[in-house]
Amino acid sequence: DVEAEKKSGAPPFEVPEVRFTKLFINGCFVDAVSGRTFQTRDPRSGDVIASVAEGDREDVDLAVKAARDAFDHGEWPRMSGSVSFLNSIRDALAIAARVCRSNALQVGMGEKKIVSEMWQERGRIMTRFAELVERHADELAALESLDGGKLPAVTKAVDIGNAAGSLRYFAGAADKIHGETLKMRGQFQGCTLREPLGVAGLIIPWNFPTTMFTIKVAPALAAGCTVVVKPAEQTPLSALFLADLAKQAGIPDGVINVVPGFGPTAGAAIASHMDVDTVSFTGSTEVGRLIMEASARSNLKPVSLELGGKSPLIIFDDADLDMAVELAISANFFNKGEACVAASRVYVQESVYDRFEKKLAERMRSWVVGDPLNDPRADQGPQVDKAQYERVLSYIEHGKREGATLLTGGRPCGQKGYYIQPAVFTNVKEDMVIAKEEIFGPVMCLMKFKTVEEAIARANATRYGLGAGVVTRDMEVASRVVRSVRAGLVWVNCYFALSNDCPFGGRGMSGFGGDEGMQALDKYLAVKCVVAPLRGSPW
Ligand code: TXE
Repeated sequence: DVEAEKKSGAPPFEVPEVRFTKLFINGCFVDAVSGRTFQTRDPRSGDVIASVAEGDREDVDLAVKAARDAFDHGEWPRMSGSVSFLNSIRDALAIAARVCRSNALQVGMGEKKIVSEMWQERGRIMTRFAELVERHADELAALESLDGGKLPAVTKAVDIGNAAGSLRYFAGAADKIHGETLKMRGQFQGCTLREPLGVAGLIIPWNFPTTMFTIKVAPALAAGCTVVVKPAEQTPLSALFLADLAKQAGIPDGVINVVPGFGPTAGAAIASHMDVDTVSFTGSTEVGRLIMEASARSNLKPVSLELGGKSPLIIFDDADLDMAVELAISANFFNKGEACVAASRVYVQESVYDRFEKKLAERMRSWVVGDPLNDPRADQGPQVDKAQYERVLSYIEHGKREGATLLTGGRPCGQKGYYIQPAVFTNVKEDMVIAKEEIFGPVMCLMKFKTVEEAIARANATRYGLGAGVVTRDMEVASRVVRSVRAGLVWVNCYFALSNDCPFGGRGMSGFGGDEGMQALDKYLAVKCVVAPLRGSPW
């Protein structure tokens, strides 16, 4: 559908007005304490879009204080999944009185129902947030396009759809956070409570800004945590827009705080903050290491890291080659290759390699690199910023120097902005830098293999372990690959197929403790074991 819309000459998305450029702390948009700002640029031209307040350590302190107060004294953590907070009759009556004011009693419920209404309250507010995200999908998609060079139609369908989906998914989970009862020996009974961890620091990258915001914020909110989000300095606009929607949805002040700024200042201040109880980070492996170090040096907060990858796609000789070509292209060039699970190592079985290569080269002739906001035919927009653009081009030069052959693309294009013709390298050796390091741009490495064993061994010859794909009609072969490949996500005869219940995370240097799926809730919950005597137990 997205393809059809994109190619049908659908009207261009309007360039959105930038309405929010300040830090969002305790429910208000405010300037940075230092008064400093930084510029965010349009990757189609390099022109400045807006000046954004530049958060630093002092701003992070204020944001964490707001989040701490909202957690310690506010209503959010007490709304659902937090029975331990309902520790007195007075609390219960206060909550009941509030429910009465919010009309819950109009349908004439008993006290039990009143409390269960409270349990669902977080979910209801999060659902309203999801509805607002959907209602503003066009504006959000255009904003992402302006700030990050993404295709707006695709962003609307994929990123914004996923963002709203994530809020709904975890809204539904908010009243299903249960502990366990324990079968203890002796005259005791035990149970576990799963309580919100506290203040969550969420440090997000620039490649899927809206999705990254919501897939971290949604489980944290459902668990009852309060959050401080630091968007990437390249793409701060959508996070501020989302903060405003969250406020409109009724999320209380202080529960979501957004501090745009740079990594070594604002990001590092979150990672090392003594009052931040957990950090969830998506970004580079190098910064992932710094986040762990900062935790070790500060309060030993648990961290979860979703880092880079160098994922393999293995194409066997019985595959439908046309489908395999399409998969290889989207697995590499979707979102201009700025995707952590991009399958940047494509292994094709020797007997079909030449045919595959020919079909791929033919198909790439119709690939359009163009202005995402004004050219509805565009398959690919500009790289996110000048630094990424130069980084990708330098990898391409490196590949050429190492002796790999460019089958297609690999050159800058367009009069201005950060556009790159997608590169397909052949004659790639495993020990070349382009085959080992994450490039995070439109660069595909094509390699040959002979046997299943060889394909599996080469697929696993990396320190990363994020995604993997296998294309074959033989389900026995597919199962062998699925079972043997070291990765957090494996796709069979598809790639990038995802939904909000799919756990998304890696192994090895791709990190641990991914996002999405019910397991993501655990990152924001602490288990408390409670033991009490049980009179008359026969055990
Ligand atoms: O990432 P960074 P960059 C990979 C990809 C890309 C490379 C560099 O290979 O080419 O990383 O991109 C914040 N303490 N990925 O430099 O620096 C930063 O402000 C705390 C993979 O943009 O890791 C931003 O908000 N935070 C990836 C976030 O970390 C710090 C997505 C990511 O930025 C910090 C992005 C510090 N010391 C890049 N330094 C994926 N897994 O999807 C930076 N940050």
